[in-house]
Amino acid sequence: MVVERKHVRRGLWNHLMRCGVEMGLASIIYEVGVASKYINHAMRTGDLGLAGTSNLYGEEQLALDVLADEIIKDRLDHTGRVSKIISEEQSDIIIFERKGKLRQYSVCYDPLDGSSLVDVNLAVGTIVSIYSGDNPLQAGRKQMGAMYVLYGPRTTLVYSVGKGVYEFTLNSLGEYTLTRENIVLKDHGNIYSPGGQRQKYLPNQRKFVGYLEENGYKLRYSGGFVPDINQILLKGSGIFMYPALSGSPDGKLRLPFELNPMAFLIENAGGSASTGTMPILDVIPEHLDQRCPIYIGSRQEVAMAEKFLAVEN
Ligand code: AFP
Repeated sequence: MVVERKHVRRGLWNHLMRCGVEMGLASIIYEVGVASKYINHAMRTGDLGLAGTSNLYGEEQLALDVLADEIIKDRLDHTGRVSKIISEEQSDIIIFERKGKLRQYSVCYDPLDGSSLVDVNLAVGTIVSIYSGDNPLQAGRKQMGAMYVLYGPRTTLVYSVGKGVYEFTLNSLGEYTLTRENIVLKDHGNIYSPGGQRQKYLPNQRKFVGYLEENGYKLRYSGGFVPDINQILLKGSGIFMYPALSGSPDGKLRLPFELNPMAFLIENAGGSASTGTMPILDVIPEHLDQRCPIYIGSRQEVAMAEKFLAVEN
């Protein structure tokens, strides 16, 4: 009997194959992992100059988010299994030439969410949403899989294809090894992550946050969607919100490459994700830059938010 060495058994590709993930879907998840290693390296070693400046060799300096977008785009094309992509860095849908009869997927991604936090050394992330076929603008409920990479003190990759939520950690050999499996959220928590400026909160939102504070919930907010969601997922409870604000009735966060992937992951971990009136995953996207308010995390806190928001003023 061949005994697999532990690190092999716990490696990302080996895990995806053992879980029976379809080869094309597995290769997309794996290649985003490969891309993240280059992004991770650039972030921790490169000159974080702004796009359009030149580095000391006179080469065109790519801002980290532009570089991250290029790297991910190339790796997704390399799979031969992606027909269309939507990127936070691109203004239009990008179409790859079809390669043979292999099953195709469409991918929406934010290559470096929170990029304004990089130069103050706060954690940022890559967020990815995967659909079957050649339409990247589908309701989130149709996702085949979703994942994020968190570039923090450790670099971690979290994914789900609807059969549990798994975390992998990048080790010193450059391998992603399984560090948490079947991650689940408790129905009730004690941390809240309130996005947006307080003075722009609408009355019911203000009342909801007041309720949380009066009931001892602890405020945890970094300004990075990925680390803030990751904290709730791995602490096992809590609620993140980016509400409708006066002047911004749809809040700030984008449906295709921020809200849908995180809602897919949190629902697969037993939590819920709402616009405040309906599940995020049931929103029918109409355009690339569509935004929604979001309340996401433990079921009880999300349901409580919906109750507060339903009160007639
Ligand atoms: P940047 O990508 O511009 O840094 O914005 C990050 C983000 O899209 C998301 O990661 C945060 O949850 C949210 O914005 C923070 O927004 P506020 O700065 O308005 O709280």
